[in-house]
Amino acid sequence: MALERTFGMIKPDAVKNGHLGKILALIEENGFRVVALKTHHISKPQAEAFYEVHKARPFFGGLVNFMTEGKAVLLVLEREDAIAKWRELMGATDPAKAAEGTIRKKFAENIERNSVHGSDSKETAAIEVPFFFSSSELL
Ligand code: FUP
Repeated sequence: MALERTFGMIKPDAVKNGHLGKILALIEENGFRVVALKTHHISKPQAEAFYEVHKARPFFGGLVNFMTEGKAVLLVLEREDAIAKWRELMGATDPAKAAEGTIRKKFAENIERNSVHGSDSKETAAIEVPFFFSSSELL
């Protein structure tokens, strides 16, 4: 299988709670190459655009507040089957339902403050990677 890239994020809860190093270690231990990495304080317009698909949902306002409350770490990750493998390592959206050993099971506070994000398809990755990274950052 060919190498694939996905967009990942370590969200403000995990950065603030000091889990960054442990999450990056899990990423490397699971065979991902970190193609690009930067800290970034997401703005309100960026958060609203990034989660536009959830605009009509009752949790949208809270989600935007959370995503803009502090620095996140933005990632481009590469390995075979990267999109599915990163979502597998993240675990279910709700940490109460996440499998043992997953990042959300270990570190997430609740369904909103759930520590990590990952693109859910090739189409989404193709939008999310350039949303935060320029092509010169991806060489
Ligand atoms: P995921 O792809 O696992 O991040 O999950 P979704 O795309 O379904 O949801 C995106 C984000 O919306 C979640 F990471 C957290 C937030 N969310 C809530 O806050 N409450 C919900 O009931 C569902 C999602």
